[in-house]
Amino acid sequence: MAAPAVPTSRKVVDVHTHMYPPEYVKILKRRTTIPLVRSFPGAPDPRLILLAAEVEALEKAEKDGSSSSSPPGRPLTRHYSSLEQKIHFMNTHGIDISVVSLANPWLDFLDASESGRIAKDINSEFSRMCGEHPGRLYFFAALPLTAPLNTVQEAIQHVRGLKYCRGVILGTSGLGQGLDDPDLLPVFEAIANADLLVFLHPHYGLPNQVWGPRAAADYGHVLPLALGFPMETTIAVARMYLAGVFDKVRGLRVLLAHSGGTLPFLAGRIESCVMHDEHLLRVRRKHGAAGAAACRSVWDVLRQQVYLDAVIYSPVGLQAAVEASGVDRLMYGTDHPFFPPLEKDDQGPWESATLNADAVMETLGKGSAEAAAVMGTNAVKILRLQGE
Ligand code: 5CU
Ligand code: ZN
Repeated sequence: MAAPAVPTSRKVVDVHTHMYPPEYVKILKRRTTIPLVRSFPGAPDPRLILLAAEVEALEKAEKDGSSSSSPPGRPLTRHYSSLEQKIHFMNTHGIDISVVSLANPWLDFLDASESGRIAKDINSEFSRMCGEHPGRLYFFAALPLTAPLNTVQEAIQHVRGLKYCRGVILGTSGLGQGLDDPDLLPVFEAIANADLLVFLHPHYGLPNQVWGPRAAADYGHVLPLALGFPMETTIAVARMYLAGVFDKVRGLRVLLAHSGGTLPFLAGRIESCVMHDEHLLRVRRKHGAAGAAACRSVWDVLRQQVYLDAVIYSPVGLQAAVEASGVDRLMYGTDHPFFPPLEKDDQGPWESATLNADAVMETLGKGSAEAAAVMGTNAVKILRLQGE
């Protein structure tokens, strides 16, 4: 009997890992509205304030001054900007290769007049950092989506020529109207033609009111991060699906953050709602052949054009991801430098990284070919990470 296939490489690859280069932090320090970086008396590190859900706490801290016992946002430690720290984190967790990306909210808030230049600088900086550790670092580039379309197209042409670039990281706002905006189709086409992957990542969450009046004072970031982020991703992809984006751009390949939000769990329900919607049926009939193409199953899209990261922290969620997209489309990630250990040495192991690795082992079996695939060999193949 033939021996089971053993992967030729057992490399561990982190496809979900961020940085804010120093130039980006400088931009955040000059800002007066979120996203911003602000120092508070009594807080050892400057604070990084990103989310709409953090504005109330920011305003309170500004009013209370040094008497605030709980500064807003999260500490901006050296993990966010230092390449040395990234390599230290990788070495601590046995990560051979990281595909780094600018963290949210990317270039979404920049003025159109400056976003093209800043995108070029930031992407060149990621490229330079990768060149310092050949074979260990690759990156997903950021796009200047607030700029005119020709500037966005130029940015795609710029990054496709960068040796270590393997894709682009996108939020859910697109050109301002979301990812089902027909005006975004040429951008998706250019990305697909450049053989780049889209890493789709949330930032905006859900409106603050859904968290209730106690959230800001009592619940920290838990609700927006645990629930708002995944729902945002789910809604964005459902809108793309309903608009037929995946059919219109068949070469589009999208890696969804946080194992696709809740998409693996809700895909059947989406499918059923589509199947039973009279209005949608009429709209699709009106559009004839294009409408028929848009009837492609959500499951087909998940198995043909979607990849999922394994940043879900539990075997239950991971199992849903495996069943939705297939074990060959799932890739390990950490979300470093977010979720550092609290009240522990941040130079040692991080639970946010080990929980995701443990979930892979528990779901697929330690030492199995499937676990090795999710931990790294899938990413090596999908993102062409072999050699330098
Ligand atoms: O902790 C957070 O706010 C975040 C964030 O903003 N982005 C991310 O990727 N993970 C956690
Ligand atoms: Zn992330």
